Amino acid sequence: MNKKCVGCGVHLQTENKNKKGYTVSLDKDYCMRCFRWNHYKDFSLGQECIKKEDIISKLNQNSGLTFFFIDFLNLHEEAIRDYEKIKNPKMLVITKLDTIPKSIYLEKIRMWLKDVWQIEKVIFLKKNSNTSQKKIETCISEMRVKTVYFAGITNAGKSTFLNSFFQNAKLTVSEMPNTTLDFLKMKMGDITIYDTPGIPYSQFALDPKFIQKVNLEGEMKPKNYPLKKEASLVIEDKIRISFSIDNNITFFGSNYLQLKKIYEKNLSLLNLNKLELFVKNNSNLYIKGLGFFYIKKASNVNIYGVSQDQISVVSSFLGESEWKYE
Ligand SMILES: Nc1nc2c(ncn2[C@@H]2O[C@H](COP(=O)(O)OP(=O)(O)OP(=O)(O)O)[C@@H](O)[C@H]2O)c(=O)[nH]1
Ligand SMILES: [Mg+2]
Repeated sequence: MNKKCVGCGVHLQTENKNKKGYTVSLDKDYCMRCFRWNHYKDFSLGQECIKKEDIISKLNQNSGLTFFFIDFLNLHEEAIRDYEKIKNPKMLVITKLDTIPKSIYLEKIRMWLKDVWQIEKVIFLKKNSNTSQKKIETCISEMRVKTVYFAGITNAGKSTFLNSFFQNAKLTVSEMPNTTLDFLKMKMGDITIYDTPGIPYSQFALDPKFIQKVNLEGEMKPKNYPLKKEASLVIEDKIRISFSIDNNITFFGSNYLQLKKIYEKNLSLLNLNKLELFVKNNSNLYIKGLGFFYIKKASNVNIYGVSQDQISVVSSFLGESEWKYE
């Protein structure tokens, strides 16, 4: 029997408890992992690692329209480069609109995407919103396509959106990466719609408790710090960051994260992995999966506690954009 879990798309099996898709009986609709994630938020079972190349190549093997989801806090270069790899007609969807501070004009983000990345087709969405659903419906009917993929980076809200789009959908959603494990087919009249596994990226932390803390609910409140060159900022006793000149920086991320200023004499976290980098005027320094710093003045930066692949620096949509990408 070739039955799929209605939550994550994996093939159900009853033979091996330790392999994905396990269920006690094939009469069940969900695999054990989805059952435990949904009912108990028990993430100990089966955090799977999905290869981004496999997802992208599967998306490119088939034709159709791809909605590529990236959540507002992850508009970093790695995510945008993955969007660029999609060869079919595509639309960039920036999600978690409810979390974007009201002080940010969406038009600025649109202009930045157009000027810096040459991306013109963009939709902003938030969960449980009729307006958001209408935007997607309009786009599908205007493009006159018969196959539609909801793809994009992991945790951007693809399955959450589809659960409200299809009232009978029972997709598993969670704040953990790679909740959806395989392509899941749904029908809207004669149009076929797929939920797809999220594209993983080099996320800062994978510990479930920390991820739940980082997960955003409601509008985020940017935290502004005038920072003397002798001072450092510490996030959650995990990351330490300092600048070579007096600078003005703003952190965008979960309101629940603790940030504190410390001074030179405080030696905490200096034993962790150190990265030294240079950032230009008006840059966003992303700590992927956590948030980003808006940095006003060009400066050397020392950052402890992260690895190179977990950070990304791009020109910011908040200031005047000064750089271009090829
Ligand atoms: N604040 C906010 N949170 C959202 C929104 N959409 C989704 N989320 C949350 O984001 C997390 C991830 O949602 P999912 O729907 O599982 O994301 P996904 O893109 O399907 O993730 P993968 O299956 O791992 O690729 C969950 O905690 C959701 O509650 C939104 O519009 N606003
Ligand atoms: Mg999903």
